[in-house]
Amino acid sequence: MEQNEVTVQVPMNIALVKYWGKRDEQLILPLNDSISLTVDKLTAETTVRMIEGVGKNTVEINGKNVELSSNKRYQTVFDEALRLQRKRKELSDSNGNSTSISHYFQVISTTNFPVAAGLASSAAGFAAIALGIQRLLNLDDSQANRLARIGSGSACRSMFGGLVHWKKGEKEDGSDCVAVKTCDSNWPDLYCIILVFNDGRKKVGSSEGMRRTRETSTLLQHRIESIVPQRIDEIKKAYSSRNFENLAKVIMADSNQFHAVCLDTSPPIRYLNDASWHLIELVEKFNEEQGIRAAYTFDAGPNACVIVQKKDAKQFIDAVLKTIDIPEDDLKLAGEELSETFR
Ligand code: 2P0
Repeated sequence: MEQNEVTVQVPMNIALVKYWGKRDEQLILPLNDSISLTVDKLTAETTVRMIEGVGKNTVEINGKNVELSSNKRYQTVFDEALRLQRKRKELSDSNGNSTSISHYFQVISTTNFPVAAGLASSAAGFAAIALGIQRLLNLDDSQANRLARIGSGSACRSMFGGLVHWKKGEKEDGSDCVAVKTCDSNWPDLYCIILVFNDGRKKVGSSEGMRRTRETSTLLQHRIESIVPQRIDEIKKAYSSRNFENLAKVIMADSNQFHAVCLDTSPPIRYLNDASWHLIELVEKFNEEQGIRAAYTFDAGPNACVIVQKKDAKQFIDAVLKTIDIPEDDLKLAGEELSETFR
């Protein structure tokens, strides 16, 4: 009898070199490689049940039912899981006969950070579903990676700790499009400070934004061909040699270029707000004083993720509280005060 329920806890990740644009929308194959840091304190705790019989798939996130008819990705993931299960059953059935039994899924997920506010919540959510299904069906890592990816591209980067490189691959079937952990030893002193300026839903969803950029931006191709490959190498080098200054420079440059590409889209997409810009200016000023000790990065929303080394974290938070015109209570520092990178 197969185990039919599993609970997993999966962290979110923050891209240091951003993924933006797909070469295949169905399989979610990206136009460029990306690289991310896994943030272990921001998690989606998820229970996945696979139930025998005929029934309706359900997904509940933070106590609310997700309308699956308008969120087709869940159905895609469940269909793919059942296809993999059938394949496995056929292989293990020596007669080659497979009796087809219906199944459906129930998913209950709780995140400890805002959903869809540009904080890669879908990454942790779909990675958790993929990991849960992997455990239930004994899938191999590449199957689980693909399941996560077809749920949400960036989710395949949340299946590992530390620094993770998602390779775009070349093949049409996506078989060489995988995320891999890229540095053996992690950098435990790297901290990620999350500043939530707005936890509402983003105005232009990532999928729509990427499509629009791919169709209209003239900068995107230049970024993909001439900028990203070099930046991926620079991040790996800086991370493995613990060179914070070089790491920070690339992180900030890539965040800025990602938002520049969004502005180079028609109609233009603006994810940053005034608070985001205040934070950018604050980090620049902080870095002018004693060398580069903080790096900001923003995803598809106004909330900031600032990467610092542990030794500088307190001073940076003090600088934020002194300078930014928001009450301390509104500045929600995720997890405990700080969020340590994963493993
Ligand atoms: C990233 N983002 O690399 C980039 C940076 C947002 C900005 O991946 O359509 O939710 O599900 O593949 O993964 C957000 O996009 O998009 C994202 P889909 P996803 O983290």
